Amino acid sequence: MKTVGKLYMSKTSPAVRSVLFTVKALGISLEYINLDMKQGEHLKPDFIKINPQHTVPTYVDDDGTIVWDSHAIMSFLVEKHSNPNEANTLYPANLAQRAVINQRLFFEASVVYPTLRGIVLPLVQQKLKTPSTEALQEAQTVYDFLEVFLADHKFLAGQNLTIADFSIITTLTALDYFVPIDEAKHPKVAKWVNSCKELPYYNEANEGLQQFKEFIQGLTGAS
Ligand SMILES: N[C@@H](CCC(=O)N[C@@H](CS)C(=O)NCC(=O)O)C(=O)O
Repeated sequence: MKTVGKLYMSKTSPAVRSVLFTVKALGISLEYINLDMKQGEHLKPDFIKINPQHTVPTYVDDDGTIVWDSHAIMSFLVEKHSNPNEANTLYPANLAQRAVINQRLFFEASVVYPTLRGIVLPLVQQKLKTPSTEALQEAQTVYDFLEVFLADHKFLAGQNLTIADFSIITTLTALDYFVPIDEAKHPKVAKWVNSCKELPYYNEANEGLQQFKEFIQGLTGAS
């Protein structure tokens, strides 16, 4: 299949994996450029020229457009590659539906991802062997919010799967590694995670979760 752009990535990153879900759902093909973050490849001048913020995922479209931040990349890809003959359910044009999806995307960026970072960064930077109780407690707050978001429907922004699900499932499955989701306490979250796991491309798109876990095990010495 002809590729439509290049994705600078590392599969350990939940944000990268969210883009991979979107790519699989759209049935498009990208050229993948792996950056070895441990070796600081994302800090090299050639990459900084493309993305001065030096984050993955970063996308360079064949039309020359450069986009970074997983949320922006996902919406760009869906807008550009949705089949014009089919309803675009992954990121619908309807203003009200899109507002709910955007809220979930910003929730990921401003609450869920920072919660994961608050657990992981002290392990990396301060060489802690276990995350703090306070940082872990934040995960419960995320689960509490998601339980409410999922009160009336199967997916995070309604009855249909959207890029909001792709955005949050990758970060949440990483959080679940540190703070397992308790089905008794958060039944709707647990059910939604299972619905995402049933997607035919789940294993392929989220395979980097295993690498993420091994990276953490390497830091903490735990299994
Ligand atoms: N909100 C961003 C987060 C991107 C991000 O922080 N990626 C991390 C890896 S998970 C990264 O590239 N860190 C390297 C750096 O900041 O230098 C997104 O959704 O793309």
